[in-house]
Amino acid sequence: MPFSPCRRSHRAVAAAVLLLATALTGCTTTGEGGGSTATPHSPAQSTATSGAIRIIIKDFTYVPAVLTVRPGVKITVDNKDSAPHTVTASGGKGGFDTGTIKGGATATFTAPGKPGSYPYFCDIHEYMKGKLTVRG
Ligand SMILES: [Cu+2]
Repeated sequence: MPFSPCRRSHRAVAAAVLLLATALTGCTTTGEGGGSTATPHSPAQSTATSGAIRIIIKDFTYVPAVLTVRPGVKITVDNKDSAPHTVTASGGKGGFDTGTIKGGATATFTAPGKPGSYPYFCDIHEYMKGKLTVRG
């Protein structure tokens, strides 16, 4: 029976009409909805201001020369010189050592966990000296 070819063409037409219809209506229903998805620009919070502990090295000097901190805190060392420096615990007491901090670079180290007085120096320029006081 010649049924199927007939059906097929019907279907094809139907499909074509459907396509056309969606194409036509598609024009009017596109867009919109994109507007509010943009990420809100929250003001940059500088958490750093709330207690960033920092030693600055400038002109071959540690600033501050004596820094008092709590046990085990993270300390950032900011080398403002063009020469490399280190923050190295004297005599291994305290066990901290930043290693070489290149000029303009920063490094971090962890303060000793035990309260006490920890002198440190620069491994490259041994006359550079500072002190870390850990207070529990
Ligand atoms: Cu140095």
